Amino acid sequence: MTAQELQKAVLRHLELSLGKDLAHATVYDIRMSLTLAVRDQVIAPWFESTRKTYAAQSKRVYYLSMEFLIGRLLEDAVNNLGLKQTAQEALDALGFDLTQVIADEPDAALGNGGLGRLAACFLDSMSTIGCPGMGYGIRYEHGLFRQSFHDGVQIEEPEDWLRQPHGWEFARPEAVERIGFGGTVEAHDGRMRWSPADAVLAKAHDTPIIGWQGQWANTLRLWGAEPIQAFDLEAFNRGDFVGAAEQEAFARTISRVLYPDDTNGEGKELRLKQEYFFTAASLRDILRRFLSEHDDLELLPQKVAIQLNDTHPAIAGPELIRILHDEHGLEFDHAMALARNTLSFTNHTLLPEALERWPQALMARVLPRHLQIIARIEEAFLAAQPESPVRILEDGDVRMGELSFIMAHRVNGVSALHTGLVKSTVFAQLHRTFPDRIVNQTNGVTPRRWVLGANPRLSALITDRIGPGWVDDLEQLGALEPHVEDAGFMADYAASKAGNKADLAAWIADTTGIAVDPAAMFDVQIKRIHEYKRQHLNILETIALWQDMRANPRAGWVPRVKIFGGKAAPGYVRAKEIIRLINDVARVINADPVTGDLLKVVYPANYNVSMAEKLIPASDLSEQISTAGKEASGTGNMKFALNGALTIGTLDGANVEIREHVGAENFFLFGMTAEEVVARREDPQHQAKAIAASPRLAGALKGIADGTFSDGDGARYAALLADLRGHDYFTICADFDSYWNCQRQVDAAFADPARWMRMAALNTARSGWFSSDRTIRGYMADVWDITPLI
Ligand code: CR6
Repeated sequence: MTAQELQKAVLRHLELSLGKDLAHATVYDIRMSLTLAVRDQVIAPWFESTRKTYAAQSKRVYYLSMEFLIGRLLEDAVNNLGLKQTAQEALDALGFDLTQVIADEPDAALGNGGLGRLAACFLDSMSTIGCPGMGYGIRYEHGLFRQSFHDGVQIEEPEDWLRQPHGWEFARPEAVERIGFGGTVEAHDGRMRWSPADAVLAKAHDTPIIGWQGQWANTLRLWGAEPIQAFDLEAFNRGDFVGAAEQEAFARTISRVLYPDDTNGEGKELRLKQEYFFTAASLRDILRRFLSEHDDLELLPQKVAIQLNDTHPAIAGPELIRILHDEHGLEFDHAMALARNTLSFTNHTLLPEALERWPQALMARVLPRHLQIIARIEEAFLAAQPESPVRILEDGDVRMGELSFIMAHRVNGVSALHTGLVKSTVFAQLHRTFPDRIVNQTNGVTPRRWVLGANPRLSALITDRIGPGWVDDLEQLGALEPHVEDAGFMADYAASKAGNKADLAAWIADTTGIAVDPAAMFDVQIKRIHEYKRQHLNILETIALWQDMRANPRAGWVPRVKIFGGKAAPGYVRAKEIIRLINDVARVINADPVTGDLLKVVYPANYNVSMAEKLIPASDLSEQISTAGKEASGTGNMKFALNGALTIGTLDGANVEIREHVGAENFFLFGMTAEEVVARREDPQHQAKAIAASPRLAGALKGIADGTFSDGDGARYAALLADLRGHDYFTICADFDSYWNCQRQVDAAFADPARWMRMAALNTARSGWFSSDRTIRGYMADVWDITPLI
């Protein structure tokens, strides 16, 4: 497609789809017209992929996920179709700037963090590899809340990405499924029949996901909930307008909001209904498609692979059994075996509070038949393993982790360390019973978005030296390694980083009003705010550094900009205190003339995927400082390494593998190992001893306690301090000195720009393994048993 052709297509959509004359077109109008024009280009490969899948009678994979954190789609699509340059020229001729038009698209924030973003990277990789499949999720009307700060305190407001039409999707009013809740179960002719009391419609909305170079496209199908009947006319005519809309309100509530919490089980009826809603709709859709091609249910595991992204869709096990047994009349054990051979399950966390449990009483009320089926699954399990202490039903709860494990033929962890811990801790008993079931699939990230899209400067440099093959074969980055000895390459590499940093400095000035020195080290921690991720360890080190700098400002400090980004779950009080503390500390430090440009703290509000795309390419240092054993994998860590930021990190999650790949000498390691953390906690005095041994840590804590950062209000952080001093579960204190010392090694390395850049370039050259293409190939081989169709 030429620029002229694309320009014509944009103008045609501007007139015919948007009803606008170019003379009055806004950025929004142009963005929508370009989106529709680009979407037109996706249709042919999309249909072709579907045709090929049917023709090959191929097995398909269905990725069931409560979250798809896709962010913006326009740039991905133009990049994957090779239309970036063309689109730029087409818009130039119309007097619009592509970058500005791309930035006009609202982020689809249908996820909290890593789990949802992983699902989005997987979609891109499946389409790039030609793995036939679909993503299934919920079309939340409101994605993750919008964050702002008021006097440093996080304020949440509803996000409203759907206020504008979503240009990428196709509504499928004919693809509706009726999803029931509650009601009764009765036996009829030897079969159990569930008669739900309430029901809603699940309506499909399809977004095509185009892979690299437009060779394959899969579908993301998101379900929106709608009432069976628009409203109650009889009640309306009586003048009961609110009552008339009751059904509609109930239905719409189901797909209204994303639960803004990733690491806490939410014990809410609505959440359970959401889970069942999208799982049941997806299963019906899957079976309908399967039965249109095959008439023998026996073939199900050979033709269908269903991946459960965490326990959120765990009800798929009992639901599939219900369909096969109650509706199709298969024997219970037979139905259970078919379901198990079709399902597999990814565990994303070991945090006990995040392992979902539903009160049996709630389940009995909302999904009465499923509770019966779960009891039979447990019965069958115990009949085969009478010795096993494992229970799905325990303490009045249904334990969704155990249910998922027992109903899956493969269970995977998301990094080597995490998978090992899955085997030795949460699922140790089940692992003993089923020693072949657990496999590892270390997470990955898509290079199309996280290098090619986010970092055009670095991408151009890489392509210039090693050709374009790396974009869908990321291990080709290894070919950069010899170039690290080439002064010309290193100068270009440094220039690309400097350019990104200058852009970011301008953006920071624009959005926060803070002037930062682009030559300073950009030290970045962006992720959900959580105690285990230890943003407070970072801010304590910041305080200690500031105190040292003030005491001795001419000691040759390496200038730093500490950048934070991230949201706290609205109900997570401690995380919100940490946010306030960071903002308080930033206010005081940024105003200090003594430290000036030596130290700045920046915390732009409303961190999201698009902000990450700006920050990561401009970062020097990547903070991956979780308490060892707590971060299942991390995926931001991989994006940073690829973009040439050095990691300061613990031996946690995928950090371990990143360090192995980039080399220990190109990674700043600190802190206790997972085993050491467990052992240290045995000593009830561990935090007191650490504070007593570290005047710096004591000084930083004192700085908070005496109100230096809170206008003299010493009580503001009393609870946080009491926890650190009394029950420091996340071992902030015990790891502080190690972290501090490691940061000084970071300073020393940064003070030698040639050394630093070499380390950074080696991180880029050696991180190719962390492509989500590699991860998806692993799932295809070890979990799904599917071969690519291109
Ligand atoms: N919060 C893990 O904590 C991992 C992602 C994706 C997480 C994180 O380490 O990289 O999943 N877990 O596997 C959950 O969401 C439960 C996350 O994003």
